[in-house]
Amino acid sequence: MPRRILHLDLDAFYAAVEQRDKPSLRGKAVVVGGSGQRGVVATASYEARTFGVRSAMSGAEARRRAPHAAFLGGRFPAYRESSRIVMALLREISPLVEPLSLDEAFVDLAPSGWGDDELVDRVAWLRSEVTRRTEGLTASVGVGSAKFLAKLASEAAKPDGARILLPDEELDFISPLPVRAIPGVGPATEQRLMAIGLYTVADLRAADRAELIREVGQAAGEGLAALAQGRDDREVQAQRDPKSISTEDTFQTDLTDPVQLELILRRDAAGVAGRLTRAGYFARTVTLKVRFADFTTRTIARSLGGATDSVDAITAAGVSLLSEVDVRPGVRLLGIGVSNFTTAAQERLFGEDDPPPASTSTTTGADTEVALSGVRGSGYHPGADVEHDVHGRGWVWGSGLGRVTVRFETRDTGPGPIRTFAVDDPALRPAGLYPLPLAVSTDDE
Ligand code: TTP
Ligand code: MG
Repeated sequence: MPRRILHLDLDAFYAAVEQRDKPSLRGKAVVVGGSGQRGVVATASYEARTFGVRSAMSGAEARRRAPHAAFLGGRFPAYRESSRIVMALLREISPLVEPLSLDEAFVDLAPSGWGDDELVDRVAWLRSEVTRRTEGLTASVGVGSAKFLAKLASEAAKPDGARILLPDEELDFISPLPVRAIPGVGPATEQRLMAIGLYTVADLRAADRAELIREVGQAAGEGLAALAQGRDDREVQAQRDPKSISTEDTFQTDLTDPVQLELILRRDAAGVAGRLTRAGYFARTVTLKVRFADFTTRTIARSLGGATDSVDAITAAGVSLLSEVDVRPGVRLLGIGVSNFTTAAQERLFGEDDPPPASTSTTTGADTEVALSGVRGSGYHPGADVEHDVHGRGWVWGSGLGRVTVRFETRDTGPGPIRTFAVDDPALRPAGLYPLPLAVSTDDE
């Protein structure tokens, strides 16, 4: 049985997020990045690409080609939020998900249960679900029997399309492609291959093996020949699972009150259990960590008598462990963790009929993200989210000479009005992320 590998890549990712959140920019040329003396373009909307704007082009060149485009700084928290939603969706399909970047991932469909005859419908559902959960982003999807075939298929489907390669059409699909479509063929190898008259994958497949090896070496030559036959055994490398989830508090003054310590422990246990649930794991072990005033540390563990993500079970085990500890010498650090995981997905592999529940949940963690990597510089760079006491939420359209011009709109409004303020207007301030209802929080922050 040939493998079924899916490759998904969001279309014009950063620019699409900006168009989603800024209704007046939908259908318009949008360039993200490229500001400043030496800035380069991160990406451009497909409308801007018709003017020749491309990723990694200098901002100055992009402005020459598309002077009327909206040039925006990035809003990384918004991109990450949508990325998480998409990756969580893919993990509902199969636990074997290998993210390549924020907007791109391979999925091994073996655990998905998707039959070959229903692939077209399932992929159509996946793409519409991406759009629904992200409130407007589109994805292109390719499916093939190897990673590089799936990736080439999704590239061929761009934008907003799907290409499912049947095993017997894969060779025909790759034959006309240039040799640089083969993974590992960079500019240098491409030059060498062209020097011996090999321009397309079909040329490469028909090439004399000895001549190929003479030109690029034994290992590379064998590898290229296999790839040109559509053979690529590289596996989807699912992200390594976390081994534990924990949290700990260090106190300003050493605590000796068992009631106070238990309250802190209960709060932390609830946080750990929530992260466990959102990550889709069940834990078998709870660990309590106590560091005393003299810096000695005690770590004690208890089995939960089965895998669970229940707040009550985890809290009860933690509280029981704490009751075994003499806290009178003074506690300077208290921590609780869970480990020894099983995943919902693994249980599903072992015969559960129903797919695991959607690992989506609303989150209130958006504000902390913004503090890390959100609005940079002045806080009023073009595209940045702002909020005004009277006019509500909007984004920075432009700023300079002590003024800032704002367009008041969100993804839930129509195109909105523009108004200009003094930079130090007390009614105007930078705003945090405007979260998506289906935002997913994970334990990597
Ligand atoms: P890509 O998937 O390469 O590009 P894209 O999603 O913008 O457009 P498409 O896939 O439809 O061709 O990259 C994903 C995001 O990564 C992109 O939106 C911005 C960022 N990026 C950069 O910051 N610099 C770069 O040079 C590239 C290629 C991407
Ligand atoms: Mg993309």
